[in-house]
Amino acid sequence: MCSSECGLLVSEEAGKVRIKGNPAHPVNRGKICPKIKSALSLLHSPSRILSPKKRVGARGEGKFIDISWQQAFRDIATKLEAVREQYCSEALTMLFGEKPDHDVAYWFAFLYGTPNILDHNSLCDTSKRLAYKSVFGEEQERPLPDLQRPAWTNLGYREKHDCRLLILVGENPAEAIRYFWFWQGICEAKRQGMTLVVIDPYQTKTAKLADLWLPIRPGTDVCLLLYLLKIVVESGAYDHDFVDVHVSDFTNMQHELSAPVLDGGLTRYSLEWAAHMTGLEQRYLQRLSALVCTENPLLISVGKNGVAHQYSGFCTTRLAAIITALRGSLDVPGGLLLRDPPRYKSLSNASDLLRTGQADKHKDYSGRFPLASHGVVSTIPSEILDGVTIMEGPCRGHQYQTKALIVTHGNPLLTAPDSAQWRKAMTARSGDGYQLSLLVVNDSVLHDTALYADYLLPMRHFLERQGVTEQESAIPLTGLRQMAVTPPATTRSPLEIYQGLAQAFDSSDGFAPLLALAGDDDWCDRTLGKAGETAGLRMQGGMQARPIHYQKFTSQGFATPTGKVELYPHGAKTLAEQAYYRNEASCYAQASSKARFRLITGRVLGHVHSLTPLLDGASASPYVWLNNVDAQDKGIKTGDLVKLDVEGKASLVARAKVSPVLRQGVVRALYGWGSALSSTPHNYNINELIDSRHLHPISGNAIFGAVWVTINKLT
Ligand SMILES: Nc1nc2c(c(=O)[nH]1)N[C@H]1C(S)=C(S)[C@@H](COP(=O)(O)OP(=O)(O)OC[C@H]3O[C@@H](n4cnc5c(=O)[nH]c(N)nc54)[C@H](O)[C@@H]3O)O[C@H]1N2
Ligand SMILES: Nc1nc2c(c(=O)[nH]1)N[C@H]1C(S)=C(S)[C@@H](COP(=O)(O)OP(=O)(O)OC[C@H]3O[C@@H](n4cnc5c(=O)[nH]c(N)nc54)[C@H](O)[C@@H]3O)O[C@H]1N2
Ligand SMILES: [Mo]
Repeated sequence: MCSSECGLLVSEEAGKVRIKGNPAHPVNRGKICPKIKSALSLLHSPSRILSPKKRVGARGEGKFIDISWQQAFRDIATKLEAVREQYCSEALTMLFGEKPDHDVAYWFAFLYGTPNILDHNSLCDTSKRLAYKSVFGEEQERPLPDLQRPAWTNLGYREKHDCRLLILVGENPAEAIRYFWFWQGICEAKRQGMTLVVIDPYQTKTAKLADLWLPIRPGTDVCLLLYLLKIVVESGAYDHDFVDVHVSDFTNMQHELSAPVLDGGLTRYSLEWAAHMTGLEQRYLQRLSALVCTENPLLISVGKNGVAHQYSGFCTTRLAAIITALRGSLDVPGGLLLRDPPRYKSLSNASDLLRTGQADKHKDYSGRFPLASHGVVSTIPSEILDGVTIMEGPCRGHQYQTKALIVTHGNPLLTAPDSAQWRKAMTARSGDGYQLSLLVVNDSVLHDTALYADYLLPMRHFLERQGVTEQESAIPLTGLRQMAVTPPATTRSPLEIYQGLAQAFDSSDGFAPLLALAGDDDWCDRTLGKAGETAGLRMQGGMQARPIHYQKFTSQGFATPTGKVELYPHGAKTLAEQAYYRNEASCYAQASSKARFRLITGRVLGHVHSLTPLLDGASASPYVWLNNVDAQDKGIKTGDLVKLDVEGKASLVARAKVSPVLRQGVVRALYGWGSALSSTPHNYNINELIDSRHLHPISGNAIFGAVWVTINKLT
């Protein structure tokens, strides 16, 4: 149910489901995390949607009646046919949240004729993925830390950890568990002598374990990394052989880093400059740079939200990748692992199914974000309200509006920026109907976005459905999620849903490839690329691990335009040009004069996006972290109710959690709370405060972390 995709052993007896960690699975080696509580509670939740429903009240009221699958398919198909006829097939947008098993829905969309298929990436870490691609080449959007042991590799069996220095930039794997093995690996490697540095405005559980914790000013990591890069390059502490053969433009970069440019009276990239920008003490920066220049292999790993949710995230990730590579820690044991291309072809890449010419016509569906991949979720509301103008290709200048939206496993009303704008887009009227003429939500539970749906289609729980995954595992691993729990008779698998919908069209000829799939095993076989593979995978316990291969680039080069590590991609002439740090320095100066605080998000163990508050709802009283000196100034104590305001936006009310280990001037909030369906007493939806116009100009990543708030105690 979460992208960690731990190996689980599931048993079902007399309706009671039990889950244990699978000791043979390399992702978690038998351990499980508290998120499993949400998994189990989702299974039997009173909020669970068990049959198709049709809206009877106004959008948002949450009044539905149960209908048959037949009627749901017929109604939705009729509306989709009307949208295609009256407007165009591109007027349908499909949005997918952070969960697997969407491939058949992609087929449906392509065959209907829309390229507008978005996943949650632009809410998560597109900036990070693009940054890696831009340094290492097309296939490398997900390099991973080589901290998974034991492992078979092309250099033999490895049990001990090789990494000597791990620097986590805005990443908290102890609580925000993304790949379970990462935190296990960190703890083991640390016991074996690895030095751990954590850069985070808050001393997280991860930071508590660190040898060095640097409470940086949010958004300024890029300045710290520019300083580190300068030291590595100027001191000659880089791998000369690697640079000679595998790095492009190195001399340019050397010149740029040592040019005596003044920035606010300080020499750019110098120690004084970095300390001034990041708000960190010089002696700690020196300690860090000494570590970076001596310890090897080293890994600079950037988090998703701490980094990608800042304007500087793209460049921060690039620099982290570049420093790691220059130090000779790329694709070596204990370094940053370039991953093999996935063994299977995700069906979601099957854009060749699009009708002829369509891909071309709408190739700029990412609009004004030149490198956006997987779409830009934050622009959906304006595409409903104001429309899309095609900016490239043969149909440049053509306009259309988004008229139908199908949301699967996502809850953008709480998870995307600017909730008010989402409400407006979903309820704007046009004549006697809604401007968005069809909204379908396909999910397991009734959530806030679902309240606005015209039709609700129940989604099976992850334990009740089958799917193939290429896991986020340093050890290349293909997994098969098997149906472990008997699904409620009234629910259908993703394949049955999209085939049923396709069949309900007046003419379903266009959907032939989708309708030809003979069942779950068949579409999993198609994904794996060979008949019978699914059965084979099942025989192997649902997983197939392959050895890690180090230093693939020595024979293959990099899939970049120059075949080398690229220091200046996409026509950028300077490092500074990509960095956005100037912006931040003046923001901090202004903010402190106006008593504003920088609002950031942090996750806690056991909580999963917008799902958990719904399931645990009743007793929850969410909080925000405040620094103790800041709190004292305002007479705020732990447990007091405080109100956070952003000019022109709604406010957020929460309990204060006063902390000496949060940087002054920063407020740290939880995210995913504030559901209208839970009985949380106050408005606590952080995304009411976030402006959807804060988007990364290149990637379209939502910038959740650049908001300034005022705080007041509520009496
Ligand atoms: N302010 C702020 N906003 C953020 C973030 C932040 O840090 N701060 N984080 C962003 C990030 S990183 C992401 S990835 C997006 C996520 O954004 P979404 O993908 O929209 O997040 P979810 O709340 O997980 O919505 C998925 C829905 O899937 C349903 N569901 C059905 N089956 C399953 C299942 O098997 N497992 C799970 N878990 N859910 C299921 C649940 O009902 C849940 O409501 O949000 C982003 N939004
Ligand atoms: N329990 C739980 N685990 C999860 C999830 C969940 O919802 N719940 N979601 C999963 C998903 S989809 C994702 S993407 C990952 C996210 O994984 P992470 O990105 O590791 O998680 P976060 O806690 O959102 O952010 C990490 C840290 O960044 C810090 N931070 C904020 N701004 C800055 C900054 O400008 N600079 C620096 N250096 N630090 C900053 C925050 O204080 C926080 O401690 O977690 C995954 N794991
Ligand atoms: Mo995410």
